Amino acid sequence: MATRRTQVGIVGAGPAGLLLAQLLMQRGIATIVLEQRDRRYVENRIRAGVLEQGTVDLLGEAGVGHRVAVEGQVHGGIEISLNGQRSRIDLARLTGGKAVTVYGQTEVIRDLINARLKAGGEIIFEAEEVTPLDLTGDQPRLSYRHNGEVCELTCDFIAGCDGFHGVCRSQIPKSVLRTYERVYPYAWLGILAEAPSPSHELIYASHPRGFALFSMRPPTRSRLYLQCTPDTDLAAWPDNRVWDELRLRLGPDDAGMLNEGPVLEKSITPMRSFVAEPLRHGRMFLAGDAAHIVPPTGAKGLNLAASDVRYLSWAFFQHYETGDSTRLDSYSKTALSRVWKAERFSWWMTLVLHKASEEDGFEARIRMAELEYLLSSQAAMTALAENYVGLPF
Ligand code: RFL
Ligand code: PHB
Repeated sequence: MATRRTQVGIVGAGPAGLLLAQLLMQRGIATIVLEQRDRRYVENRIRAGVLEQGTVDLLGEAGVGHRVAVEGQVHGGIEISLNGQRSRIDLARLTGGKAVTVYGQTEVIRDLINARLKAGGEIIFEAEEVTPLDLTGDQPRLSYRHNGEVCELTCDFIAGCDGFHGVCRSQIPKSVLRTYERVYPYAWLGILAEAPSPSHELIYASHPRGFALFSMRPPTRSRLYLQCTPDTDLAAWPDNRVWDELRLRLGPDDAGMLNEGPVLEKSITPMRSFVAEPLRHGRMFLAGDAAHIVPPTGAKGLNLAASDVRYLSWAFFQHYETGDSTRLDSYSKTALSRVWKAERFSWWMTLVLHKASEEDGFEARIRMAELEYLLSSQAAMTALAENYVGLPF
């Protein structure tokens, strides 16, 4: 068996794991990242697109801020389309100049992998059967299999950044871990198309036929979503049906803005809210989707992974540079306080914008009143804008 040692063993090469590794490496803290998939798969997984300013700033601190600064699109507003009528929410004016940046998660991942490998950092791709061991002892370990060989990594700490279906959270005893969950009765059918998006800002559309989102991947692609049911069969959705439905949900006045182009990817995303507490067990810390999930409506998942990692990296800096573990001890409480606010916002955005399948007349009217109120009240729009651009971290 091959045995090795590092200071922080990181499970998962998603945004949380890679960003943590990069921040720690810059302060001289040794890390090894274990990732179950191969590099190509990790770099091509299409997911988030909207970065809060705090996330962009953190990428800069991690030494990977250059490309996002050049290629990311800064958006000072979003549009809400209500039954085909578009209204703009001026994020910048309502938040004292704040904005979001549209830049694909695929690009964030590529930037982080390139920077890590260039600096001589290690990512072990295709690490199989990763298992965290001895979490409550002084020397936690990660056992795994690589190229057919059984290996073991001894660590000071383990960072569980292995996403919702990862292995780290499941190692926490049931008597310790408390989970909170809401599964929604809808999903998103998403496409990536080689065509410019219909508007230069994102359009969130609430329509009697269901929700739709018109987003983009700069410089030339559109990323478009349709509310569907979780059991939707993609075979029933040939490209022309997707385009027709997108046009219908954009409404007759705006349907002409939609540009069709070759569909490069098509997938179904189920929608769930989930939080596991606490984010620490012994010497293992959870960050990102390993600990919490939000429905994508508020564009918060990747940004929450970034805020967790910021708090966790500060805690490791303090521990290694001063011997003080106060921040490691308060990490779970600090991170969860921000997580729950993003959970609330994502839940609210999801409920007001989606049509429930068994929506009764009362619920439908209340939802419509909420949207009309939102679009007519500075106070309501400010609350949305403040959360959408991201609460401070
Ligand atoms: P990830 O990205 O899931 O990465 C976890 C990594 O761990 C690996 N792994 C393992 N490795 C070793 N051993 C094991 N046993 C392992 N099990 C898993 C996985 O292969 C993977 O590489 O989690 P992380 O780093 O916490 O990052 C979270 C974000 O990826 C996620 O929250 C966002 O993508 C969510 N999200 C969005 N977030 C935003 O902030 N803005 C958005 O606009 C946005 N849009 C979205 C989204 C997610 C979507 N989907 C598909 C869920 C749109 C969609 C459609
Ligand atoms: C995306 O571009 O993939 C995207 C944008 C905004 C969201 C969710 C996803 O709320």
